[in-house]
Amino acid sequence: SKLLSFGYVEDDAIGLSIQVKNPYLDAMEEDILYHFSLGTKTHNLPEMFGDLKFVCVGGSANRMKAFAQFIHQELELPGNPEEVSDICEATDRYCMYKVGPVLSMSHGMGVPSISIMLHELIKLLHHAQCRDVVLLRLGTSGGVGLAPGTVVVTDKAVDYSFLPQFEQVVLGKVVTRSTELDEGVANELLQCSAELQQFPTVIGNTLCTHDFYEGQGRLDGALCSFSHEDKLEYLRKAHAAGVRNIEMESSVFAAMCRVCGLKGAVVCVALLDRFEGDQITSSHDVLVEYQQRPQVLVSHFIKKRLGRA
Ligand code: R2B
Ligand code: URA
Repeated sequence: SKLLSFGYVEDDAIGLSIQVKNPYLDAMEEDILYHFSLGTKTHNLPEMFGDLKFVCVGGSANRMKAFAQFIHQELELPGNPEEVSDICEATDRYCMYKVGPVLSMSHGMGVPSISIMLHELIKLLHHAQCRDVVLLRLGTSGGVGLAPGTVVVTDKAVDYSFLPQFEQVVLGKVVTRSTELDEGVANELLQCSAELQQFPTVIGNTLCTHDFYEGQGRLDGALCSFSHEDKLEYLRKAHAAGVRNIEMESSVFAAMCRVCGLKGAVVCVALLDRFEGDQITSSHDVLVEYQQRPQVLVSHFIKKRLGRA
């Protein structure tokens, strides 16, 4: 096998494998994936998950169930799409559906929630000996200078100072990891959007924050310690640094994908333009249709890769 770039190890015969970066893991007699209610002794993970090629994650449990049903229809798989069952039903932390080579899973809101989920998900893919897996986050976001409904495919996830890095505190020290995503997959997704011609899609940087209100420069939280002009100035700086949307999970998602040799992509619809306001005022039906856009795009991507579109 050869080292391609940091974290990516390719074995010519068998493709990209998942690189857990923990020397203790393989010495463990049993690994309990506590938040999934799965384990290496209680479940045959290679049999359950070994054929996975696309892992799609998103914040909301209902939306990821809907995506599982949608991709079931799109791939024309046998059986009733309505009857997909939650593999993690023994826990209410996350939901998980498997539809052929596609896993659809929820991660909750914010970096700590998705970070826990990604540790267990990446170990699951490792224990199941999955290869050539693409990990996609399908989400919502606030647009920065974009029409509502525009889909943003993330180039780099950036932090509050617009740097492509994620800081994690480990044993009281800050560990900094790169948040660059896979360029090839991002371009493929952009191409898919051009083929679909159903909604505008752009590639841009995504600002990842630890809060929805003050942390995203909103004037409508329970606290607000800055002026309207301060907010606009920060958004203008963000835009000048290539930021096109703001959400709450992309940085740790990008960092963990990169370190573990997983090709990752972040596809989020912008629900509003943050230069225009802070409150999400669109009707329920409009918001539902916006949230289907990343699903339609990723479904086209999956079907193309499987030679079905
Ligand atoms: C986007 O939407 C959620 C906040 O409303 C959060 O999970 C995110 O990243
Ligand atoms: N999700 C976010 O994190 N921010 C928004 O403005 C909208 C959705």
